[in-house]
Amino acid sequence: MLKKQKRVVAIHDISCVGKCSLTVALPILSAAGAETSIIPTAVLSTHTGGFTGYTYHDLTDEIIPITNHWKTLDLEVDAIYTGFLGSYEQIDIMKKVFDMFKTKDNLIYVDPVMGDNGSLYTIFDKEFAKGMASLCAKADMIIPNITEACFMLDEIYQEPPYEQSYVENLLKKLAELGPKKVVLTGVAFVEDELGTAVYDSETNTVDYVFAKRIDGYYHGTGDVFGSAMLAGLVNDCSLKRSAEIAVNYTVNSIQRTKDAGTDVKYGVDFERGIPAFIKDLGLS
Ligand code: PXL
Repeated sequence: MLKKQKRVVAIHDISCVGKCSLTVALPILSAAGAETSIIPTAVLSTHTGGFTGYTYHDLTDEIIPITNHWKTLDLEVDAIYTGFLGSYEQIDIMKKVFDMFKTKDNLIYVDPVMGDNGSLYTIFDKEFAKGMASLCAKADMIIPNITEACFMLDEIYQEPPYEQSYVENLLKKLAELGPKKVVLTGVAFVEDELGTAVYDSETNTVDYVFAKRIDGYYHGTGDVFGSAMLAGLVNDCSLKRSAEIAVNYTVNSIQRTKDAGTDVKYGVDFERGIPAFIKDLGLS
């Protein structure tokens, strides 16, 4: 018999141009066979990184009415995936949404999207990082990059390459916030590689997955990676295998974008990698 389809709820903004957040999560999770329900938290004409003059229509007031309606439908939710959140109020609302849909088997998966390369995106400040840390405390799994980890933990940001002890200290402190599993991105031990560290605090195991570093800053890659990682998990891949699939998919998406000479702020070409990605997931 065909296995029951998993339902993921993806809660992110819609940036109409500049692929990131929902315009990345929805196609990737759907391609991976997950029914992807969405809650758009805001509608922007573009994302906020690299564009000026973008529009921002906040949808905070819609979130609880949407989830209240869902409650009347007895929806089964296998994973909730939150990303970019625009305000403290949205953080508080996410906590309520988790309480509404948490079961003993489902996965609360939080990407505390706030910054990169040692700085926060211009719309966030240090206080906001504390709010994100309190949301991470309610998650089963979180996927910060090193910058976000440092701001949430009040640790000093270092430039790569890293000592293993620096990375593993961050992993353990992130798990102490509450989530049992931590996926840390932007990890490198040597100059020409980049990858991720995955930590399972219950088995106390750390695994690393690296690829060759491609120079340049490609927007939306955190969302491609986070969505691909969750696609692996909902297809019952291990944490390490999911990270391998996600690293591979993200790096290939960056490479295609570089080869085509596309302006990096428009996001990466993840679309043309979908056939290889679903093969990696064992789905075709
Ligand atoms: O990719 C993360 C992201 C998502 N959504 C919006 C953003 C960003 C990063 O800048 O601006 C609106």
